[in-house]
Amino acid sequence: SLWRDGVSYAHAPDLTHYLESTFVPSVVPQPDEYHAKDQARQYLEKLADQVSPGAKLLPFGSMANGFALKNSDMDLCCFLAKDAPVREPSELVEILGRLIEQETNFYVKMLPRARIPIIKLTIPPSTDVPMGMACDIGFENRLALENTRLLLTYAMIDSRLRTLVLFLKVWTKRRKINNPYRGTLSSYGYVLLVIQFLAHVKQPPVLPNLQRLSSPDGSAAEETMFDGHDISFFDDLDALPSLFQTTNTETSGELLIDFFRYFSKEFNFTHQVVSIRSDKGVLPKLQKGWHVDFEFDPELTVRDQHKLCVEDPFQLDYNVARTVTRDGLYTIRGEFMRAFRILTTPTRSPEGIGAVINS
Ligand code: 3AT
Ligand code: MG
Repeated sequence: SLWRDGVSYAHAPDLTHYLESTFVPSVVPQPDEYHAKDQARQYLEKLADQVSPGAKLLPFGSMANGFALKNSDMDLCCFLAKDAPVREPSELVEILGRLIEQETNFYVKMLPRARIPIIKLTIPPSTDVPMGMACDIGFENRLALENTRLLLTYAMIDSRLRTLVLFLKVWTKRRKINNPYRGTLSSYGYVLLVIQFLAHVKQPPVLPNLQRLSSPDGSAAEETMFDGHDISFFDDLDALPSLFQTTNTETSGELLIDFFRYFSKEFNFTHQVVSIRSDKGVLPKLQKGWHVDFEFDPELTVRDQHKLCVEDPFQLDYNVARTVTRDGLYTIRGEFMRAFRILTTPTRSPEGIGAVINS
């Protein structure tokens, strides 16, 4: 029906059609882009191997989890061979960074002293690389690899997740609320919001909670702990149907409207934490000790820390949304409300719903 709980879903069919037949195909990278990026990765891996024999460069983030947009940057993580001499990431940033500077036409920026030391690479647009290329290289970040695999597994279970995530990525970039350096939320954070919505808020759920399903044969995963974090999750997609099959038949358009409804009207930003691994999808801030909003950092400036709370699925003491400031959250919530209003105004023409994405 077109109305549910006083909300008009009249635009849902047009929106679904637009998302699936026009929007998604136009924003995802083509095979040649994946190919060019993998070529670059292989070349950089050869250089890493010169620095430390046997080193591997593995992709993570959007190029590896199914949520990439055209020209999105490439996140790579360098793993040294098991028998290689141990070296600090900060040292590796400088050694590998200089070698890349000498051997390639990447513009290189080294951040050896960042919380997570990385090398930032960029190639400006040219005839060879028409859109340019940006790439970050980090070191030994096993958790990033595992959370990428978790997101990829969710993406493979139901295609509606990818549709919603791709829309939100384009929309949050256009609306300028996808910038952790400027007080808003990273793409990773938005993806966690969508998974929480589909696995916990929607009834019946569209997705299972992969961190709470266990194998039918009771077999334990070969490794479940890393660095004090439980990184196990159900990843046997062949065995999934016997444990979980969704009965939710809502279209991607309906789900998108309802996502905006939930985060404009229902989610309690003051007291709740978004937690995809939890039983209910939300936890009280109090339970995590995240009810105190600010923290004194070494520079003696007061920063917002727990305005918006999104628990990392593996690093449970880590608030993925800690970059979101008071102003940033105000802006994000305003944008959720604006999108909800536009998508649920029944008198608007079908073309008018495109206004949600334009500035
Ligand atoms: P873009 O296409 O680059 O916008 P993305 O999917 O690559 O989106 P991010 O750049 O936000 O997402 O993050 C890249 C990966 O880095 C995703 C995740 O594996 C890891 N990551 C990012 N932010 C965090 C975080 N706060 N905590 C843990 N891992 C993170
Ligand atoms: Mg990325």
